[in-house]
Amino acid sequence: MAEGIVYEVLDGIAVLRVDNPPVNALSPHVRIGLNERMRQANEDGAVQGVVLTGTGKVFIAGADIKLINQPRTGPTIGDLLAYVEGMDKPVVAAMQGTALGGGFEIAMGCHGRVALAGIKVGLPETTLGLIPGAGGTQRLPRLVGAATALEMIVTGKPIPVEEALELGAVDAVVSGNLIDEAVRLVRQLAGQNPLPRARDRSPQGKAASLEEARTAFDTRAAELAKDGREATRAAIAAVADTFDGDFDDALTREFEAFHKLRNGPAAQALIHAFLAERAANHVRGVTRETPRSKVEMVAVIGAGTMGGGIAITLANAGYSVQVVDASKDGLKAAQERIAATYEDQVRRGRMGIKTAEAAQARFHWTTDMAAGVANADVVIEAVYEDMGLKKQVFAGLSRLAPKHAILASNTSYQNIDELARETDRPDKVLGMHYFSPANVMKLLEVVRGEATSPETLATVLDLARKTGKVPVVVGVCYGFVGNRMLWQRTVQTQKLLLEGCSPREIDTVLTDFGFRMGPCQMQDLAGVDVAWRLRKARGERMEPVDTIADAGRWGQKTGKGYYLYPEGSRTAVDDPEVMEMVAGVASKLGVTQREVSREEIHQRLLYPLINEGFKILAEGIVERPGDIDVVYLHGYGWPRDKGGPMHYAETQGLKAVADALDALAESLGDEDLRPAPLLRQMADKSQRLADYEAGEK
Ligand code: 3H9
Repeated sequence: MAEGIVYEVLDGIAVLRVDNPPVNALSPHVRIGLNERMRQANEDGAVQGVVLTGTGKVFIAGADIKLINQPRTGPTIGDLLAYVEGMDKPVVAAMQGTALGGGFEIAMGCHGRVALAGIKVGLPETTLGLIPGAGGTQRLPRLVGAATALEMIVTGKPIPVEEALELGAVDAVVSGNLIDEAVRLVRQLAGQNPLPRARDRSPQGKAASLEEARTAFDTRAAELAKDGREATRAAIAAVADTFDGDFDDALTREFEAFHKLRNGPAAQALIHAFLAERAANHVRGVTRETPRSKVEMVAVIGAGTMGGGIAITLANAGYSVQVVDASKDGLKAAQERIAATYEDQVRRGRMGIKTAEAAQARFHWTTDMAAGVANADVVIEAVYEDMGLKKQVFAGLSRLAPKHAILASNTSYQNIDELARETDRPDKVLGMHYFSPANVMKLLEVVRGEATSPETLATVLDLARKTGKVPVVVGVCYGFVGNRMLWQRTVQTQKLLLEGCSPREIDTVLTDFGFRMGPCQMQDLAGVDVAWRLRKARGERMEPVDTIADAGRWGQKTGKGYYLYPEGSRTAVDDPEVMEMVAGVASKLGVTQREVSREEIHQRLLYPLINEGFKILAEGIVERPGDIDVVYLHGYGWPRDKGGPMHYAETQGLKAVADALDALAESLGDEDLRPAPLLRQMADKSQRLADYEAGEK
């Protein structure tokens, strides 16, 4: 038996079942098996037709993404589909689960398609910076019309199969026995000559004429092209081929375009991001078998902006939420803020009114900590960032919360182990570091303390996923992963300003790179005064930002910060006054202002941050480099098509990054900029991050 395919003949019908856990990806042995078994069925005189199906919850998830960079071996899906289209015996795809990418392409190359109700189908290749490479750009337009197909390919969003049925991409959706339905269709088609093939149809879809379909396609293409992605351009060109190109030539062009994209930087970064996100789900010591404790009620301590945002994500996911705040006024303000957030969601059409009401009904409010945590399964502390206060709260929770309750801190910086030591249950203590606004941002740094148990981690990871977060497990260190690395960028931003760069010059380097905002715009949005207040309380100062804050320039909320925001607008306007103010500080501090090249700005904003990532990796704060990338992709707006800071370092060459850091350390006389030992060592040995897995701490 060819590996990866289960083959049996039932009453004259060959059933080919793809069996390649976990998602039936089209690994080489599966492609070989499919090609061989299809020929076997075709050549067997006792077989009248073929049903092609899968095992488990996924029909076929497409190309094997883990092997996508390896040189191709074995026959292609194109070879398989060319063979199927040449057969006289009908082949029907029976999609028992999600059919994506190459999987859906196989289904479209069959003579008929039936699917189990509730599954999804789609071509998500562009989300990986690719286009479908096994005929998807040619067959989907011929089934659903060119404009609709282009939309599906460019968004990459899978659609419910019921919608696919309406569009004409599948022939039947069944809730009963799928294989029986597929066999029925095979028998029905068996007498037909010619057999139905997508390739024989036109991309007209539901349009009145081919010309009308072309116009609709051109209009949609012009709109979609605005996203500027290379994959979108390639998808438009490929689908346009359905109007004028020869089918087989178009398939060749599609395959070439697929490979060209695959070798490009955007696809490499997007594929890395996909795999890094999956890898981050694997946490040392936690398995599927690790016991989880039941979570129904979560208490959030502290009704500030963070606490409120956290409470919203929990209530939206169906948890009962008890909000606790020492101050009645604080609680009232949070109630109003949260009600306004739901109203806004409903007004914008992002949430149905019934859903919003149901979520709001899950909130409970109290100023009485004992009552608030009495029934909690998890408590999330989100009080002011002050270790003394947090320790007090944890000592209190230790006495008041039920013995089984997990105690989490939303601290951005503090030591989780110290907090754990205030309690009677260090194994049930960990960090849940949300990002602001907590009801929007996907990232959750889950901080594992020295005593945190696998059960605690597993329970919180499940909770995080249920609330739609992307959890990344990190170890204890000041600022954890994201903020610890970002600090390096903050330091360089301040130095660059003193050396004479304008906020605009600094921000533009990062927005050109793909960030939505640069560091100055970001601080203006978040409030320049936030860190200034913290520093003041500690008797510290940072220049030039504190001089800017001293002048009441606190960002958008005061109409001016690093930039001007005339009449409450959110558009940043350059302000020469800031430059003068900064020049004054520079002169006081004896910093000589000069022209700084874009390249230097780029390197100073990104390389020290990356360098910190290598230190974090060496200390075992993360399990693998990709975890750092996931933190940056979901918490710090790192452009996905640049893969994350560690992936970006790899694309630049670790040696180039290490050498640039050495050069900066020399020219700026700043030893802090020297490459981390791990970075220098990997650079010198020409090692690749892709091969690096951190050892046990
Ligand atoms: C393509 O098809 C190109 C073609 O046009 C033409 C070629 C010529 N390959 O996501 P999960 C692994 S491009 C290999 O947590 P879920 C994943 O890494 C492809 N592995 O599960 C993880 O591994 P591990 C177009 C894959 O239930 C495990 O499966 N297709 C693949 O939440 C579980 O993954 C896509 O873009 C793969 N294709 O969701 C579909 N997919 O256990 C990508 C997953 O080691 N896949 N893995 O951590 C998905 O969207 C989701 O995985 C899916 C299941 C919805 C299928």
